[in-house]
Amino acid sequence: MSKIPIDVSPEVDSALRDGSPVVALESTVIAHGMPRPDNLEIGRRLGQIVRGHGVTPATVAVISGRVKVGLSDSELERLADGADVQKISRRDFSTVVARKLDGATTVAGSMMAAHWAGIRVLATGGIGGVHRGGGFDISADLPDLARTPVCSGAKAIMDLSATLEWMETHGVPVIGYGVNELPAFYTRRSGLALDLWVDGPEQVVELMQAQLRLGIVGGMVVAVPPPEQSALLGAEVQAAIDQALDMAQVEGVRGKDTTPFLLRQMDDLTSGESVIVNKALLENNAKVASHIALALSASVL
Ligand code: PSU
Ligand code: MN
Repeated sequence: MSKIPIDVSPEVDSALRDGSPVVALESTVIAHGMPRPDNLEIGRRLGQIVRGHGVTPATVAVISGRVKVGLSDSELERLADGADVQKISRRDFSTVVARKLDGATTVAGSMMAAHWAGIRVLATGGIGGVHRGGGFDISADLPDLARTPVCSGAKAIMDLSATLEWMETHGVPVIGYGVNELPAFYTRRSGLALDLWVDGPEQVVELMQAQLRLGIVGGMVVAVPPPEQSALLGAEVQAAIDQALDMAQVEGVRGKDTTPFLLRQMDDLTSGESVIVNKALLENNAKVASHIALALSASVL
């Protein structure tokens, strides 16, 4: 890893050396996915939740062109406040590093850096997917899940059926966590049955270890439903998503702006309800990811 311009924080570095559990956290959700000031608050809280489990949090970002794994509070603030924070997926990494910019990493970007650092579990609110409408907007999260050996505690929005098909084609196992149906981000149910589900973290670790023993290079998605009490009603959400998509089309939003735009519209259209669910599921995913990281560190000799 010597040539990679990466700074693993001393705390994360020492946890990794000891074989102690570590959970990587993405940062696009902080910089681009959440309104201020909730974004900074949730960024801090995710770290606290992970820590509360005796696990070391490692938030991933790029600061002045250096890849950071494990952020200080002032770096987190810089990302949450910054107007000039890039959104980094695989293709953006080289630009942001070459130009010494600041950037927040998506699931794809965060998985890459987690892998460079040797971290195997990443938590997020929602992975990207195949956007609706039959176009060509497919999140860079998907190909990275297919090639980066990181396990993501996550959930998808968008065209969920197409997203599942994409992951099947490219060999990404999708594991229902206590559910046998793919959760639909804001709601617990999508109607899309999964082939694989587990009841707890040890079973996730068994699957990760088998994938590793087989020499299969790639990640897996652990799909966690939002907590019961915070899930939004399906029909209500569906109407808001349709409206948000229409607005994106009318305004000609495209490329990497699409997901942040849709999330902002959802916030408006649901009078902030979507942000409340988003926070609840982020917190819950941080908890599940911590459980997985704990089980993983207990299993590795
Ligand atoms: N879903 C959310 N909130 C988010 C994201 C997804 O509910 O903030 C972010 C994640 O960082 C994810 C990224 O990796 O959006 C995907 O963006 P795109 O669709 O442009 O690949
Ligand atoms: Mn996209």
